[in-house]
Amino acid sequence: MKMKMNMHVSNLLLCILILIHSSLATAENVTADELYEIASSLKMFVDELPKMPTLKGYMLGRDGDLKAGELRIGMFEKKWKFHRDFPSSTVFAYGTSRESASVPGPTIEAIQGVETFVTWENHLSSRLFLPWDPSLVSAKPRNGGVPTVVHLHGGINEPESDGSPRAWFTAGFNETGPAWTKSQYHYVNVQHPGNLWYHDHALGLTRENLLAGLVGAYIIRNSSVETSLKLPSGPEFDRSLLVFDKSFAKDGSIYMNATGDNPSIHPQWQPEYFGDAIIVNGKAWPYLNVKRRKYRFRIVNAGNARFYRFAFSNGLSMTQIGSDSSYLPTPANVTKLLLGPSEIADVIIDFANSSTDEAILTNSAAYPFPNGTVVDDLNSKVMKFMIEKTMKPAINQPGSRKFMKFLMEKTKKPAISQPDSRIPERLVRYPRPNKNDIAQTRYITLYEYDSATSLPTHFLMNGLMFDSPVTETPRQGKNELWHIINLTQDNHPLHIHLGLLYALNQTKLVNLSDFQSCMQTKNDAVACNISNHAQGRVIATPANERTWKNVFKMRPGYMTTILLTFSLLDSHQPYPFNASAEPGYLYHCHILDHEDNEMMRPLKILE
Ligand SMILES: [Cu+2]
Repeated sequence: MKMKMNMHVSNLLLCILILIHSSLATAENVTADELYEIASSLKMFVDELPKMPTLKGYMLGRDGDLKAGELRIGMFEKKWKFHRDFPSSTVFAYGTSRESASVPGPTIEAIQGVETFVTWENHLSSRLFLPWDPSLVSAKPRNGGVPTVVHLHGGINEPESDGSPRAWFTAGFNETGPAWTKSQYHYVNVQHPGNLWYHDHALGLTRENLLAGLVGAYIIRNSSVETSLKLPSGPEFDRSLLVFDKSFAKDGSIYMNATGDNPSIHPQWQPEYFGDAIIVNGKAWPYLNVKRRKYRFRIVNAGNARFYRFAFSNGLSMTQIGSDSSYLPTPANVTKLLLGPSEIADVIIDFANSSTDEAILTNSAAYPFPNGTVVDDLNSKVMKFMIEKTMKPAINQPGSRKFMKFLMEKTKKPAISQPDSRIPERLVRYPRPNKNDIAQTRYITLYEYDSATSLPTHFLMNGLMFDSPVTETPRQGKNELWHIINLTQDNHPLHIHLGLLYALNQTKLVNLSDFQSCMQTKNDAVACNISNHAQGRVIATPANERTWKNVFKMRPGYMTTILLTFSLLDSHQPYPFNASAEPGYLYHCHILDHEDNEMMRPLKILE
């Protein structure tokens, strides 16, 4: 009996060892070339763009009035098919059940002024299936499981419902992080209508949990503001596009590196994750059949580190109407649309203007942005639009007069079903940034630290770790002016929780190396005479980003000046919650590999 048990145990151990070895072998032995080859084996534009399920964040009362909604949304481990011809992948998916859970998760539809309560449930009983890095400050449950916590990106909500990285929880709330207070989140939806998205924010594991699939869209609507705009509407003509990139192993599993660039410091962490396959709404390089008319696309960059510079292969232009969670005051026409990680662009595309029957949405953003590798055959393409064919009059055909009339009428038809023939010249106007009403001015410097091999080890803001005592303490209802000085080589999309930012301009730093060496010893922009260095070319905020945003792209070698407001845009009411409560808020770089490695700081609101 004893021997048998021992044999049993040793067999089990052997199995475990083989399993560990094989999983490491898969992750370790794949080369970048092989990953590229696997992704390039996926035929492009064969999967139709999925429509994500929708959940209403409100309820209809008996008398027809709107009442608060209550949702239960779980996180499930399941299999997901990212491509028709490819084995399914293990993912983490949000949904109301394991069966309906999807990547991205369901789109939550909320209404301004109507609260939504969400109980986020972790059903991830097993371990995280992607490699992670124990050397980073991260959520480490003692009893195993996958730590998760949900942040509603762009949401103006109480700190207890903001998804603090330390408010993580494992399956069944068995174990919770030090900042965890409650299981049901309260989204007040008092903010102006616009686009938000929800995603995981667990401490030190955000890059893994998002890569695993924990992302979804959240829309706040207000018909009294939006109906008169007569924008394309309804599930066919108003679509969310969540774009992210992933690499895959041959067996279909999502690939993440198992070894870091500086393995003696960080065994697994690398400064940016870039995948070879571009995924939109859960399918690699999908296609969408469209009519010759206007569509509204709410494009979310839900990837880890990749910037996109979108354009159409046939030169078709886009009309941007919103940026992040806000409308623009007037539409902005763009042929190229740059979107950093976590940014949202709300665009109208009029396929009636297309000169061709097909248009590929392309990407030209180098990675890391802006000075990294140029795009290749795979990551330069995003998805394809198959446009309803134009009927060409059959001029030379005998007896064609009648046929031509028929054709003309047929061609006209889409125009008749097009109530949205004009985009309004004015969209939504919010208060302009008032530079004369500044309660506090701050300087935030972005630093990269490299190892002896010149590879990044970590990133800091003002030289401070996430754990260091809070230094940014804005007052509720006040404005602040922040000068963000980027001393790294790369662009960092800086995201702020709760507050809204209006980017004023970006000023190139002159005599940069002098400033850098001063900052290396003093770490104080004023003491290092920033005003003498912020003397270069001034770049105005592009027209398609001139509104109140929650993330802005920080150019390397520039000082970016933003005006922050800690109040509601469209009313003069104070926040309907205690914004100064624990665990407070955050601001951080939204390159997930950076925020997981210290490019994140607490933000404490004072009353
Ligand atoms: Cu960054």
